[in-house]
Amino acid sequence: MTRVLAIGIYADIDHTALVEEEGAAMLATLDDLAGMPQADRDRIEAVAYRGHAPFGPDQMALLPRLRVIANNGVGYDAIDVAAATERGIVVTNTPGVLNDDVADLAVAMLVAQSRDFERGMRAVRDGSWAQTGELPLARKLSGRTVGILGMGRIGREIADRLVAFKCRIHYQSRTPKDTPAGWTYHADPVDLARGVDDLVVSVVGGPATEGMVSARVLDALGPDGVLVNISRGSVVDEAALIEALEQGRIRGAALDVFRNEPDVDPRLARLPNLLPLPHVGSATVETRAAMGALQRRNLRAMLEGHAPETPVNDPAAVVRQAAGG
Ligand code: 8YV
Repeated sequence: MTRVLAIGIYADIDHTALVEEEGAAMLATLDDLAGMPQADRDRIEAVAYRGHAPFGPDQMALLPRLRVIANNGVGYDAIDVAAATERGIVVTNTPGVLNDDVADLAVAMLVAQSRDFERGMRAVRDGSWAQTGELPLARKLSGRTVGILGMGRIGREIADRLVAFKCRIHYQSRTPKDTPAGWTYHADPVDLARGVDDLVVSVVGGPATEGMVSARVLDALGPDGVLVNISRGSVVDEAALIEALEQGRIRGAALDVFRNEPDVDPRLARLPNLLPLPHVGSATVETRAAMGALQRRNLRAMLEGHAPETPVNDPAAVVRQAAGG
């Protein structure tokens, strides 16, 4: 039995590489872990993880020799990093390689929602254009003031793209960032929403940002505003968003992420002023190949006793923790 376990559903290119290059055993879901023979689980030192099911102390306890969880994705909110650190387990993720894809999608969703692509596509496809004639006018995006909630690597790529659309940039983050002259910083999400026309959510998912886009943020954005979310469904108070969309308290939303994916709340999914996508932010051949390669490099580095490229927790501190330091 191998010392590498890959958990999750992988594209063929990654599945093949994990099995043939890393010698990994494959497990479809984290739930299947308990069903593995204990002798096999006792040999696992490295997990290549792809998924959003919680990877916490109970799962880690099933793998007593685990030293690294190499996540396939930049978002690691499914992994209890504190618990991993406590157990001497290094966690890695795949930042950077997906910035362009996710930023491209965020801007594309804002354009598509602002210009009502879905209504136009439906009118051509169902033939109603011939009957109804010209569609209702949509709204211009260029020149609007757009707020970026979370000015990390992806948020910065989104903002840089929107500058090319002649948009004025406002942003919120825990502290001001080194940004071009003229970008406006807000410490508070409500203050940001109040100061912009449209709002793009690009904060990291997890307990610290749970429900950050609240009813107050939505009301501050207002009836002419569009909300875009490409981060995590947990960041948005989804019940408040449904109500705001139903009552027209915001103009529309474009979501690539949802609570309880892939089972989207039907009240939300059917709203005419929602543009929904099925968590495809990084879903291109090029980017998923780059994510998988980075995940495997991180995993291999740890197994060979080297520092991983993109650790989430500090490997040196984790090793000291493991040594009882
Ligand atoms: C992936 C993502 O869909 O990177 C992330 O955090 O959410 C997406 O890129 C997911 O991680 C599975 O690879």
